[in-house]
Amino acid sequence: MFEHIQAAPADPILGLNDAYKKDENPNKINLGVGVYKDENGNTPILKAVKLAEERLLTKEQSKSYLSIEGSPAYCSAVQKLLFGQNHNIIAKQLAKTAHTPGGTGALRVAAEFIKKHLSGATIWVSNPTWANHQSVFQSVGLEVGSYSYYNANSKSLDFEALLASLSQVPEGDVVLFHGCCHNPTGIDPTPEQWYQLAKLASKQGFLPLFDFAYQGFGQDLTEDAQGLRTFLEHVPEMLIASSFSKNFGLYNERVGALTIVCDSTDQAEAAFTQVKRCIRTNYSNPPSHGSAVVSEILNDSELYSLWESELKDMRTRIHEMRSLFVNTLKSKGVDQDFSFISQQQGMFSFSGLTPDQVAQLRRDYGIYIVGSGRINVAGMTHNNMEPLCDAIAATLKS
Ligand code: PLP
Ligand code: TYF
Repeated sequence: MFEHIQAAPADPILGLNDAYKKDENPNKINLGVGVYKDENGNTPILKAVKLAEERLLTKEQSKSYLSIEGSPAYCSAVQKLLFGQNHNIIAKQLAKTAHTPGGTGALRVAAEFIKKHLSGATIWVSNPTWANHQSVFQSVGLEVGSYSYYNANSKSLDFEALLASLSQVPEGDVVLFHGCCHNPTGIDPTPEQWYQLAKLASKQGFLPLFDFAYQGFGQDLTEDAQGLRTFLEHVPEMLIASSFSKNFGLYNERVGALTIVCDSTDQAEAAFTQVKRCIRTNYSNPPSHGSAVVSEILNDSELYSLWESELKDMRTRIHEMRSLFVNTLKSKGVDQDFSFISQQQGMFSFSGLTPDQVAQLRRDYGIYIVGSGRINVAGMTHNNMEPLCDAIAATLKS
């Protein structure tokens, strides 16, 4: 029965992580998978999370199923984080939120919802984008198109080309935007550019789908939501896929959310019944623990402040590593200009290293970088910076 089945290719990022784990080089460095690491190279559990878990241990009364959309306290906290406490959308109940298993779960539910209810819609993703986007959308049979985003020569956003691409997107199609900290380039539109994109969305009549996996990793929780909030001043409808894997460090608890924003409360209620139907026929209802932790933190002022400061520490460390990386490369006599890396935000940057250089760094030094040249800056520490930059300098000269 199964003899004709061929092995599937490994996920380009998660597969790299497996290879890193097997590597016996004691000096190996992992700049591959997008997981935050602290100064000691560990992915810690946040203090706010541990405290919330302690409370939950005594408070939790039952392990009975959650409802299809998850707990109301969680869903309402997610909306406040997305839109801001007093947003019109919350007051007028124009949005509905479902807890999904991670951001990936949210994207997959969104994909099914789009396929079933936005007949014939193509979904447009940036070139480049997160490696899994295309597969998630194609797996439900959606057509996936790509729009211009990155200029490899100037290592910056090609905004003219971006506008030109999106001006071709017809009414009724869906366009995916990275809410902040674009994966893999680390380059986001400026506030003025978000404004222009929002105006374009309104003119063209395409539906924005915001993939929001790094809120708080760029500037701060509010600034990072500016793109999404600017859009909502110009368009009445939106889908948002949230992930709390990174900003709460809850990777393996699978906490995310899908939010649908509609033109009226009635439309939101009706559309949400169809979102719930997609969930029911998929995983039925979400796992509880991670969302209980997030909701405990977001709904308690003391834990919220602690979380915000821990998030700030993660963000600040990454910004520091960006500057240190640029300066250390310079101190090693590297001629190429890497200063763009200190202007980008979030975990990732496109380093400009070629596939050959990436392969050489792995073979000769045990340094793991995604084949596209994407580096996870959060994998850098004061300890590994010197050997890392020595290896890159040597590779660039060879
Ligand atoms: N979207 C982007 C842009 C990501 O980088 C990630 C990374 O994990 C996800 C979605 C998926 O998030 P999760 O791990 O919560 O499924
Ligand atoms: O881009 C990354 O590295 C993270 C983690 O299939 C990730 O978003 C990578 C690949 C994948 C799931 C998560």
